[in-house]
Amino acid sequence: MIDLHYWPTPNGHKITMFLEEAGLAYEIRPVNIGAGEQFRPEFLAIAPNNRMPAIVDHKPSDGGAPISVFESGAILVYLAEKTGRFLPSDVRRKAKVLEWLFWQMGGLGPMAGQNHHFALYAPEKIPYAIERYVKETNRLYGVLDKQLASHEFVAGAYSIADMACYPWIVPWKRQSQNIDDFPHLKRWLETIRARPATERAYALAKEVNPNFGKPAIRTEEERKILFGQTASVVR
Ligand SMILES: N[C@@H](CCC(=O)N[C@@H](CS)C(=O)NCC(=O)O)C(=O)O
Repeated sequence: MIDLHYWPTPNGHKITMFLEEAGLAYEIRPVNIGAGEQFRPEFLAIAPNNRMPAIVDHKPSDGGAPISVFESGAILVYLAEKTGRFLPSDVRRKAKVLEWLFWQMGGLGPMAGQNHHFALYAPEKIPYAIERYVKETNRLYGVLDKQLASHEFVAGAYSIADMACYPWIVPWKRQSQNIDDFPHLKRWLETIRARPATERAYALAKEVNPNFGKPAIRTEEERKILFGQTASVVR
């Protein structure tokens, strides 16, 4: 019913976590970003930002033509509204979930992403850049830890806000963080890791990319494809 254009990265895991939780029928359409498959015209037609994940829902709730959605946060909201799950309808609780979802989309994801880039992938190790993003990641971990001190999950019951944040905390070691400094975050991480749907979502990663778990950039060719993109890639 749903095509998931996916590669096993933190933003990809968010969506498999949702689909596995909700038990929705879906088919994975791999987008090998190291091989440049994100630039294929048929993918750009549904994901104009040349980034995965993206979905195509062949049975939308209005009964009309298929709907495609790109951007992981928009996909999570779409799927939550389609299924009536993991996003409360009550105005107050919904506002809290959306706050933390957007916090992840605008803060934790991009900052931890830059952390990975400068510490692990940049050919030149620039101490200022590494320190800036390691510190900012640390600050964001502190914000989340404080929230989790008084909440079982990020915004009340288990929600799309948790699914958005979790894959970005899993690689805490690669982000030069110490999870033991954040006891509430650690408790939350372990709780979500033990959910059967999370286990199924992460098990898929290895099936789709046998190199999952190894360094994401292994060749000069992959580096060229992923870094240094300009407007020409979408023209
Ligand atoms: N804001 C986007 C970010 C997605 C994103 O950055 N995806 C990466 C993998 S995690 C990607 O597709 N990269 C391909 C490329 O850089 O060309 C979202 O949350 O969906």
